[in-house]
Amino acid sequence: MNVADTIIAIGSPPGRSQRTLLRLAGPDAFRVCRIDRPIRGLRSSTFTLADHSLPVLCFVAPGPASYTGDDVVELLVPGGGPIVERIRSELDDQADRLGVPLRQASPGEYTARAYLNGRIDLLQAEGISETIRAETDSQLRAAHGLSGGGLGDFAREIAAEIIRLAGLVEAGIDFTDQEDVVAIPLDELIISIRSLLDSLRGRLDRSITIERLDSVPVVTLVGRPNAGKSSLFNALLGLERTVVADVAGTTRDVLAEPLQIDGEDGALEILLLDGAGFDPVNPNPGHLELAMERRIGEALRRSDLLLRCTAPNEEPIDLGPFLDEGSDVRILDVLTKCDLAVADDRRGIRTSTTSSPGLGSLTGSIRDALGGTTNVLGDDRFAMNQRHQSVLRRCAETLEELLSLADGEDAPPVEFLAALLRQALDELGMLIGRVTPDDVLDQVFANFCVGK
Ligand SMILES: Nc1nc2c(ncn2[C@@H]2O[C@H](COP(=O)(O)OP(=O)(O)OP(=O)(O)O)[C@@H](O)[C@H]2O)c(=O)[nH]1
Ligand SMILES: [Mg+2]
Repeated sequence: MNVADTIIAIGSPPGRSQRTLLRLAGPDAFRVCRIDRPIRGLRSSTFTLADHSLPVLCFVAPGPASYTGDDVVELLVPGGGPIVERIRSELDDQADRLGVPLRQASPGEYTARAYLNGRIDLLQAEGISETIRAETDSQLRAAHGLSGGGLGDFAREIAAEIIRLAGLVEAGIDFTDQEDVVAIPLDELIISIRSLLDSLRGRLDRSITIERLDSVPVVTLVGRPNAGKSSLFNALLGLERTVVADVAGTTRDVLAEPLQIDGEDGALEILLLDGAGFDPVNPNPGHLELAMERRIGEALRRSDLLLRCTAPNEEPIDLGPFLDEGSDVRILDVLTKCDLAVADDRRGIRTSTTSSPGLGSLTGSIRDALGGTTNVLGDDRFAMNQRHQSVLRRCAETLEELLSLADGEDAPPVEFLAALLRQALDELGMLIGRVTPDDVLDQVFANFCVGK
């Protein structure tokens, strides 16, 4: 990626629209757009295309105080499709006439430039990409946690403390001949490292990966007609979402509703599906039955968990013929209408929608079967991606290694401790940018009047 180039790209989704955004960034952006007085702001102007004058809204942002850090022009032009293509080719021609290169921006290049030009850090760049991708409230809040600096601030605080400790430890190596430079006492270092580890572990324990927020498991109620699937569907949702009747074959289509199951470590959102019952004894399924079977079959194949509902005095349905070969879908056996079953020693989760035992153990079992973890960003949780998690984990492991060295029977060589602190800093550098040896040295000079 050459940051000295001027780049151009359409910033709106493809297709017909009333207006389209064209964005240019780089040293020749103003010349290509014929902007003589590049003063930051929005202005209306006209764009001449052959015999036509098109009204254009133009946002001018001279570098370095622009999104990318270099000169930026954003043109809001009328229409989409062919008109925009003609405006684009006119801008290409203008660049040719000036003899300056103007090339198509590659994906994410504006934000990459913002990062390379020091306008944003890596976490903010990731936050911007997550914001664009977000579809749910949890995902949007997670993205904000990255771009708004939540994780960055935390990592910088940890890094600042490690820099302080590294400064003190290295002072012990480099300046022990100086009267006023005292290496940090080992027990003080141990206390500080323990408190850093508590912060890191606490953050990791309360973290949820953005990848996890993306995945909403699909849970489907299956069983014979009249088994009580729709009654369970309604009861789990806490609303009369679908028709329930004592007529086999009441449900024909597949219904889907989101359901949140609360748990001690946060809520789990699932997509609950209810469909037609399977009737394995019907020897001549008609057109409608086959269509219903096809729909529920598709639902089964996209499910992560099946709730196999069996009414009293019935055998559990054999799901084998309806599943793909090698399918790893999990199956929970649910015994329905337990209020009607007098003596029932069958294995499964006992439920009733009309009386106890109720549904408490069913929701708990669904959660356990799906791994028991949350996929909803609660207020007490922090969102990060797997890369961020492994950076914080590696940093914590390095500090643990340091702690076991410092806490050991023999006094550890100070150089080892210093090296591990630097390693922990390097690891955090993967989140907040590199921490240079100068940062550590600055700390030494800030705390001690070395070289008085
Ligand atoms: N006593 C009792 N009756 C129930 C219970 N759950 C469902 N029923 C009754 O069983 C009948 C069938 O219930 P549905 O929920 O419609 O059954 P379904 O499995 O969805 O049936 P299809 O859509 O036809 O496949 C209805 O008359 C319900 O009132 C229960 O826990 N106890
Ligand atoms: Mg039903």
